[in-house]
Amino acid sequence: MSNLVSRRKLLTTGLTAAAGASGLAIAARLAERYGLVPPDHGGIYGIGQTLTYATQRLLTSHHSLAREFDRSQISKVAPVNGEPPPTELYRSLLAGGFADWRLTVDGLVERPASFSLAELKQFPSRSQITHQACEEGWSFIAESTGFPLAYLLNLVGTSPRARYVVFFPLLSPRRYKWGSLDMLDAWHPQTLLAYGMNGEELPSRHGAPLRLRVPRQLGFKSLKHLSRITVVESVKNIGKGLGSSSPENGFSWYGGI
Ligand SMILES: Nc1nc2c(c(=O)[nH]1)N[C@H]1C(S)=C(S)[C@@H](COP(=O)(O)O)O[C@H]1N2
Ligand SMILES: [Mo]
Repeated sequence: MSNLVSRRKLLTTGLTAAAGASGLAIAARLAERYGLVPPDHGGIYGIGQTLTYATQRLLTSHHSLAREFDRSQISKVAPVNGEPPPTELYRSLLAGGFADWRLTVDGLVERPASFSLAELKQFPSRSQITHQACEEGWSFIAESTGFPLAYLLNLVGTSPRARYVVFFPLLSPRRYKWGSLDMLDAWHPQTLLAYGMNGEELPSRHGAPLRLRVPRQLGFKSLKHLSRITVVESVKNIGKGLGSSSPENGFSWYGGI
């Protein structure tokens, strides 16, 4: 434990000192040596991304929790960012209560599987009241009900080579075509796959039938309307290889808060 702390302190001090004294490039090289480089690194902008990600990873312990609130603090209004897919497929899935929808789980797992919504609702459930902050400057507090992504990962059995969990929504705007979490956030107890909100079914505009809730990161990481989850060793061959579609469109991959 104290070993870990002092190593962390050393690395953080090292990163900060290197950034200040000898330039960002050296800090970035140091970060790379310790596996602290996010998938969207590269170029000048990338050095900034590396410092943010690496510093957060070193400063926050593996199990640091986002704050949870009580029911009286739930916001009266929960704004929406991004409408449901404007497709015939989505309309007919919604009309059928998502009885024909399935979540596919594949990639570096021992038991690839697909689950109906009814099956997912049989998993041990968890409800958490957390703050969801959008990078556009607004936020709200809401209760999410679902199951920890960790439960699903245990069920399908991830390979030791697994480094990222990748999420694909049903057709979504270009910034939200796909996303990923590193294993630290994927196994985090508050990383939830949610089918309920504020005690009701998850409304379609908030991501039905199933959405991700990652309370330690900004709202854009919490992809809505999921249809497939795949476990990979590298995101190099997905999209432009930057870890999600947000950096393909001028955002960062990591949205830690
Ligand atoms: N599929 C999909 N997921 C998405 C989005 C989207 O447009 N489509 N918007 C993102 C952004 S920017 C935010 S802040 C949250 C908003 O979630 P909400 O609409 O439930 O408030 O969802 C994220 N997930
Ligand atoms: Mo957002």
